Amino acid sequence: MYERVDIDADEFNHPYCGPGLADFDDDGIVNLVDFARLSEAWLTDPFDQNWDPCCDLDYDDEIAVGDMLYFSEKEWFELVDMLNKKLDKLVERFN
Ligand SMILES: [Ca+2]
Ligand SMILES: [Ca+2]
Repeated sequence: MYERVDIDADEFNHPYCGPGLADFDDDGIVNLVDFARLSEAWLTDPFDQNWDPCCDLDYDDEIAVGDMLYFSEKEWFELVDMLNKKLDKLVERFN
């Protein structure tokens, strides 16, 4: 009876937010500034005033635990791991 039509609504809810996913301010690092932005949008959905589609890292139309897990596991710890490796190289250089 009714035909399903793609009106690109998903693209509207999830606009391009930068190359670094959790690097919300696109400064090249994931840090507390990005975490603060996620916190501002915490427990919102597209109908809330503080909704921030860039923070919806698991694309489920809410800012919740899934986004926090993605932020901490995929982005934050990769950053910490990268910094630790660079620090190890610096320590090796001076030993
Ligand atoms: Ca950042
Ligand atoms: Ca989400």
